[in-house]
Amino acid sequence: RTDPCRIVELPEYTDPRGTLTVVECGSEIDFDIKRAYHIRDVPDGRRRGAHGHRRLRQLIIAVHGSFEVIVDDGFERDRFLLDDPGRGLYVGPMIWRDMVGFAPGTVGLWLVSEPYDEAEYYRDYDAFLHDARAAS
Ligand code: T46
Repeated sequence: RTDPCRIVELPEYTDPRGTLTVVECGSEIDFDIKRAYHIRDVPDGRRRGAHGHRRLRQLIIAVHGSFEVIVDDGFERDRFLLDDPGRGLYVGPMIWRDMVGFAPGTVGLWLVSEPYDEAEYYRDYDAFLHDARAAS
């Protein structure tokens, strides 16, 4: 509970050529990026996520469009609307997350601290809750 989810303002550089937005390890995020992926074409009303991570930290950016991220640390739930490519949502370890309300055409970008490892996921909410509460 010492590593809360939070909105991170990203430095932006706008000039007559457009806007450039930066994420740099050691500045906007406190982890080295081991993997990146993006998600698009989410049908209306579909949810994604429904899992937690043991170690993984991530920064989530709605590069285009908008969606909501519901985060749950085993004690409290919080809801973040991502609708601005100049801001990211930092999500630390031991957080259950759901992504909902994807507007048509949305593209989300995930920058994450670990390689893909299914063993690192919690897919079962009760198992997550047990460990999250035991760890606090
Ligand atoms: C997360 C949320 C926000 C891979 O093979 N490599 C990868 O790096 C990823 C992320 C996924 N996959 C495969 C595994 C599944 O067969 O892609 C398929 C869809 O993955 P998943 O069901 O986990 O997708 P989401 O959107 O529910 O979750 C993803 C990430 O898995 C997760 O780390 O935090 O986005």
